[in-house]
Amino acid sequence: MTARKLQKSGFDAAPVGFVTLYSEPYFNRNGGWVLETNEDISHLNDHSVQSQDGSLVSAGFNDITSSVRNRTDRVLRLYPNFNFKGVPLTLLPGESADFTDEDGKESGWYDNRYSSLRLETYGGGGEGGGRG
Ligand SMILES: [Ca+2]
Repeated sequence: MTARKLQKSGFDAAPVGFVTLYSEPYFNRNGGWVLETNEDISHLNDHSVQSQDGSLVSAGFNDITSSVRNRTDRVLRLYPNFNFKGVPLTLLPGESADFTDEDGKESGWYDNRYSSLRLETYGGGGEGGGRG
């Protein structure tokens, strides 16, 4: 399991197998920070992540996400509080979101808001399958 923080821009910069959080709208089209993770993060400030040079740093990604892409095969839950608290935003495998409003301005409701994230098995349900 891996989490890393890099400077990257563009929708296509998001690697397969990871959730990519972007610090700026429109997938950092004008540059910015990304956090790439395939592990749960209960605290988007203090979680240990790899930096560009491979050293471990604090994520420092609390309340700054402005767009996001889920390229995992799992369901992404983005929570407004630490430790998976609050009502999450859900992105299915392959989905993405940009937190700007119809005027292209950053949205007060979703933008710069998320503090923890969890990846859940898609369609798992924990009950051992369907009813046949
Ligand atoms: Ca932001």
